[in-house]
Amino acid sequence: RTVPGELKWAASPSEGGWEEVSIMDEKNIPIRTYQVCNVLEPNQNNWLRTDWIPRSGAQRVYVEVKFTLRDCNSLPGVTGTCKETFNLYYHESNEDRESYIKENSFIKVDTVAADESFTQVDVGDRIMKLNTEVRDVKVTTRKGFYLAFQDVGACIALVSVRVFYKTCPLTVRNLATFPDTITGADTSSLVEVRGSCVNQSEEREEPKMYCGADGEWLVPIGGCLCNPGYEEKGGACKACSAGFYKAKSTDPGCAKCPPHSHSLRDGATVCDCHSGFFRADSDPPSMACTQPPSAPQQLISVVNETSVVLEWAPPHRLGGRSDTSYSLDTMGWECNVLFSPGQAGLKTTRVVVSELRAHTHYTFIVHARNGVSQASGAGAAQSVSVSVTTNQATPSPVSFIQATDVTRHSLSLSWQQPDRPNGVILEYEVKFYEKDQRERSYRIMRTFSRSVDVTGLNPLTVYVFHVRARTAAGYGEFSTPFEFSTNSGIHTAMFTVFIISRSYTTISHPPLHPSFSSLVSSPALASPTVAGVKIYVDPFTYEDPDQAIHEFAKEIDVSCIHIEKVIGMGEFGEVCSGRLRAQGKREIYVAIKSLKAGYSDKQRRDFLSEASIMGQFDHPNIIRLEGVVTRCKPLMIITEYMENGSLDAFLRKHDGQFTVIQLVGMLRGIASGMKYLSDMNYVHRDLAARNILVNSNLVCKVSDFGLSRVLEDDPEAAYTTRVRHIPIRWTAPEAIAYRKFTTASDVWSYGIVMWEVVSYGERPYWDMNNQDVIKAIEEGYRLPAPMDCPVVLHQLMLDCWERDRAERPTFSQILNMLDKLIRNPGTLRRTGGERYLNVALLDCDCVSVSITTFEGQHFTFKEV
Ligand code: ACK
Repeated sequence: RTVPGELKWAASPSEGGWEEVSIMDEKNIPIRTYQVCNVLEPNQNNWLRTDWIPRSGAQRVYVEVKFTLRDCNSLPGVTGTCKETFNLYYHESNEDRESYIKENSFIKVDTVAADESFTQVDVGDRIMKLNTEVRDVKVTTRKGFYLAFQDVGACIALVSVRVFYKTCPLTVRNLATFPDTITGADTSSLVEVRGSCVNQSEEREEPKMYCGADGEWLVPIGGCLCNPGYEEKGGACKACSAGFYKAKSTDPGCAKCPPHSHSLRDGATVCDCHSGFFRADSDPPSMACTQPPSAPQQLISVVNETSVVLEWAPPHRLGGRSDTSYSLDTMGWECNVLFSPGQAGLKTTRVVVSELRAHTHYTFIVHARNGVSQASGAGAAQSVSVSVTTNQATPSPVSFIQATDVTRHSLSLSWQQPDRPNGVILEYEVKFYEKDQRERSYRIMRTFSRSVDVTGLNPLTVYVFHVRARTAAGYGEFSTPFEFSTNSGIHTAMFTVFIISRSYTTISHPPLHPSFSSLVSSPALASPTVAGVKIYVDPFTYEDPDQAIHEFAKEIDVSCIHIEKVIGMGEFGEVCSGRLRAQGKREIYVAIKSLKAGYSDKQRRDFLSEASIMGQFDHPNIIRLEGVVTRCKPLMIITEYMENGSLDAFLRKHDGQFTVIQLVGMLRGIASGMKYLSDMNYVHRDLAARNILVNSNLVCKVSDFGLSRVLEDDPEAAYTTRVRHIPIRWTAPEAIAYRKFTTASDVWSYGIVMWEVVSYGERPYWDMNNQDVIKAIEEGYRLPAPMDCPVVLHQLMLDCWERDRAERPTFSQILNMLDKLIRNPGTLRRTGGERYLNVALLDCDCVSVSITTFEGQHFTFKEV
């Protein structure tokens, strides 16, 4: 219709077949047609081919042909040659200029017949009956195609040929846009199309639809949701207007701002709180803005001795919330005060504060908070306070009594202040009676100090003692009973020191009040080791040193430690003394070792390893670990406090002041501790008097547990050719020579400690140098008996210094031996006496001999 001139489609044959003719259409508009009408001649094969038609992405094209066809019957004189159909062909090609019709390459689409034929009518009427036929064909292989019409003897006019393809048109479904999409190649094919979310929307579930062969959209899946601040209107997302908000894309639409909030601009996702109102982090945007509470009201306090009951009413204004909670502060914080049910995060309005000091002024502050207190910046402002003074209370019972200086008719009692004195202690009262008499008759003594000498007792009699303290508030309760026995006779005074000391060291164990006589007959009573049950675990076998420390040591809250003074320097930093008041326990004196700042990982591990080792031991002659501080700096190791410090310095300070039996008592303690360690399979490696600590009762305890330190940090440790850092004078030859450290090498060191003790802290081998010491030992030289040393003791030392370690006694044997000596003090009386023979050969050049006495005096004999 639109071509003004000739179409000039290819025709074959070029003459006498299809002819291009201009005619008037039904609206009297001139159009181009192709006609053929060779009905009278047989064997017609007339081809007409369109120009090349580009495919333009289509996969299936539709061909609509409008034509007129004459009814053979209406044609006068026609024979059997007249046909009433024609054939439609197509041929796919990239070539847009094929010049002639290659009939063979065309594929037949269909034979087309007229639905309606027409009979020739008067030209004056101009009524034309048009046939319209549509056929579709798959074109997928080339850029374009040609169509061809084959006439085999009909009378046809082609009026119009329309070629088209179908698309599913651009559409928006579930807030996703789907583009204009060409249908698939087959009549049943569905093309899957992914939609894209419209502006201001986000995917809820991948939007998808299928484009059907007819250009219809089918099966919509998924879709999008309008972003926060936007809602759906007419398939698009529109901003919420001022005063409205939408917080989440899944919210159905914009909602009005909740109370005490507003939004000034379009597209709000949350409404801002009015001034003076707040929202907690956990409050949803749909919640009204709220305020912190006002202060608690009507705080009242009721004092009951050393407890206070605090009660209050909820705040007048809760700020529109229901999460009000309370917390308490005390002016003048104390470590052990108890708050019940708690101190913070309280929902109730009643708290009992107990364990306060008696007769002490306290101020308690009760704070009210809710979810927006933090946000409002008024975290602690809403509070009310009350001041109280606790009542006077009687003191708690005295928890421990010890006896010293026991004789036939007297003993000295001493005790510690009650855990909770609850005021100034004015007096102690001691009540005692013979155990057999029960309380039928008893005596009372009163004293201002924490000790008393009790005289006028019967010999070899067990007495029961109770002590109580008095303050202005009156007497406290009596202590539990403590039993002590008087002596039978000689030598027992010193013996008592040792025995009573031992019972003192059981202080941290379950109440044990053994009578004196039972201790005498059973000296091993205090040993906690059940044969072979408990074995020492090397903390260095733990990959994580912190795991070891927390397995074996208790973490102490640093607020419970009061450091008082520096008492020395340890290898890792200062050693201080101080007090520890652990929750629910009485205050005790402690030593505090700290790790100086700037330590390396290795130093931290080594420092804490001592606590991991010590924490595994529980014996009256092993220094007791109270705990560690690892959660804040500096790191600390807290042990029991040993009033007399290290044994070597202590003995030097008290040179000659102890009886032999007292010295043996000390040695027995050390042997007992070492037996315990050896039963646990622990080898000390650095047993020396400097590593033994002494408490106020002369109880000796083994200390200094560390591993690397043994070989590196002891000032006595010397560098040898084969082994670094060994305390030569204390170490067995096999340990020096080839590092064979065993319990038997600890026994050697124990022999040296015996010598140090009996000689009151003398330096073993005096000022001989290490090489000479090694040589002398090798040659069989052994330290001589110190002055006044009982022969049996020196013999025991010599046994400890047997070259063959299998020949040395065990700690168990040493302990038995010492116990035997204590039971038979007479055996200790015989000393060597030939003091001038106890000399060490210092130098000999065959002209003179230099010797030194055990007292450190030097002599040189010339021309010997
Ligand atoms: O001989 P001393 O007074 O006893 O000096 C050293 C110093 O700290 C460095 O080690 C003393 N010391 C160590 N542990 C304790 C403890 N548990 N009780 C008392 N003093 C201690 C040691």
